[in-house]
Amino acid sequence: MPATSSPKVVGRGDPTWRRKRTWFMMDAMATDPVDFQTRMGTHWPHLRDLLTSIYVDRPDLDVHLAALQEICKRAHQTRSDALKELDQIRLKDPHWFASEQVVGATLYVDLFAGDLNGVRDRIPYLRSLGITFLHLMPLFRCPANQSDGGYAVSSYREVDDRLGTTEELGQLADELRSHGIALALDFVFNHTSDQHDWALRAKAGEGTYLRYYRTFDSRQVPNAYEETLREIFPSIRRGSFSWCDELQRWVWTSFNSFQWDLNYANPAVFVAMVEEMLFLANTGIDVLRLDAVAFLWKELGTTCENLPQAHSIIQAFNRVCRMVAPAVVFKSEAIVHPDDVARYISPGECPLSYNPTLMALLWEAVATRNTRLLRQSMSHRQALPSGTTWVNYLRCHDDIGWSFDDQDARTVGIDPHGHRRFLNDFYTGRWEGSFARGVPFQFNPSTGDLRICGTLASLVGVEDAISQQNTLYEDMALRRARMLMGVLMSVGGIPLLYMGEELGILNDYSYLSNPDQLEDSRWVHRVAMDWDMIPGGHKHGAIQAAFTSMFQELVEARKKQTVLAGTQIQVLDSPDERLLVFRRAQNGESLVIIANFSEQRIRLTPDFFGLSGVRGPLKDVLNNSALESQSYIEAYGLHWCQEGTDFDSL
Ligand code: OTU
Repeated sequence: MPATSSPKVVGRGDPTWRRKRTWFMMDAMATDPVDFQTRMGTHWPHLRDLLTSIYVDRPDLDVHLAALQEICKRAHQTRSDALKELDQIRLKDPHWFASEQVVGATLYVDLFAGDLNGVRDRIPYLRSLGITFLHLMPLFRCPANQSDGGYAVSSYREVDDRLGTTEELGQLADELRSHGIALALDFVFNHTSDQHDWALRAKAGEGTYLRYYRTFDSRQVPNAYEETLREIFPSIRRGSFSWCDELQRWVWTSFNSFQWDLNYANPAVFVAMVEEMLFLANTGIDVLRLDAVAFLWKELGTTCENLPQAHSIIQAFNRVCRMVAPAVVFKSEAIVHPDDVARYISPGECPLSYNPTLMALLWEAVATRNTRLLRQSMSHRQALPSGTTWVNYLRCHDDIGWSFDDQDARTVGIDPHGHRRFLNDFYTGRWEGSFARGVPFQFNPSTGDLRICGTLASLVGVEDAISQQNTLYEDMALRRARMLMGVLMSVGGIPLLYMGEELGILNDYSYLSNPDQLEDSRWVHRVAMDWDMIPGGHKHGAIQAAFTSMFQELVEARKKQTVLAGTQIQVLDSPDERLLVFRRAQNGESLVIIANFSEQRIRLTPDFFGLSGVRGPLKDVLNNSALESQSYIEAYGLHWCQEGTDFDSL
């Protein structure tokens, strides 16, 4: 990794930005810019080949290709000079996201600050937390009470008027960038709302738009598909199809009944969605979060998830961005089996990906106080090819699903089925002695599957400790949170804070009295920001202070360790399965991370050094202390250590 400095100004409005060197623009001036025509020359043939392979049975493909080319040219013409300049900068520093300087956050515009201008006003707060990457939850027009939190999009071009205007979005993007914060927005491209213009026109009988969706006049075909489909929201509605009265037809709806799956078997849909994507790209965003990537393509007799054509379609969208808006990179949202998650990750498809396996297994390991499954999984799944990186998170706006690999579990002697049942019992508080206050999500009576909701603080035990007025439990909960965050910051990839975590926000049960939210327990962890809780506010008590300072401390520590860039990792053996031990090493430097997943203090034995291969004595850079044989790792202790340190230098 190139050397880094703290993020500074890289903004359209800033006349000096060409001269500034930041993690956004390392070696920016080293090579010649690549112009649009050259990029078209490079990428168009690949794009055409991809589309030809997807649409083999479409003799009319050329018509669609011609339309596509026009759209790309037009979008390039309307792309602002400032963004074109950013394109050049990113072309020369395409792996900016792998830097240890990148720390992310996700927030709902309305819950966080009312509207887009409110978010702009809160940039100083984001900066105080060290945030350099911001994912705003979907903010485009959607039906007021059937929105799926914004994932039922009625227009990809109009910002929801409760949140602001498209112009204000552009201004916010500029302003964020001028503060060194990259902006990520969703591209919800698997489905639209049933109130999207296309859906309305389909309902009004326009054949062109009817073919944008997958609809059926009887249950016969849907029934045949359902033989092999997974149900995504079974507690809201069984199956994957919804009856539409206006159409008098069944519509494919993988998620809620008001979210209509787009029909990518129709090349016109791909072309239309390219136009929407480029509109988004031209508002000035840096990262597109591709929602629900797994579901794009359907084939009878398959699960209709993760099919090869889904990958080709994403690669085709990616080629379009490389031509028209090369500053934009994709982040994959695939909450599926870890092998399938990995298949979306590559520079030509999605260079960034959520890491749902790590997320689930961190929760697994704190529940069991045992890291063997986490270690087993990390040992062959955590390192990624160069040019790609993880987005690591503990909590997000969605649920926790136990999507680890069954074979990984069996390898370490765990029965995967029984283990998932245990984890669900543990996190819903049915397990006696559990510290977690989770809420069940989407119980499927046919399979017994269940997922978990709840905020970080409620799941690590803060809510339970407060209700029991038990200060020892509270201390343990805070230590647990710090340890988990410390692993997240150091494991390799972008750590993503879910706003509110930095204040230890607890579950909010008020969704139970809102009829639009009642059936979707994810609302328990979609909590409005209380600005009296931030440092200086009158509700900034001991718990908030502990969370804020642990977060700030760890971010600051991360940004000092260039060795934490990238995802290279060695997962080390430990004689004690309560400890997670791994080494991050590059360019002759290394850092060993030791995390205790239990509330017991653990003595480091000579065996520990022998088995792990860690070279003592160790210097912990988090609290500037020494660790050697016979030292203790405290309850939920977290250490980032330099190896073979000369004690005299401590
Ligand atoms: C995503 O999640 C979004 O993150 C959700 O908030 C949306 O509701 C959903 O898409 C529809 O737009 O089911 O529980 O395996 O990969 O796509 C979360 C499914 C989800 C996941 C994921 C989905």
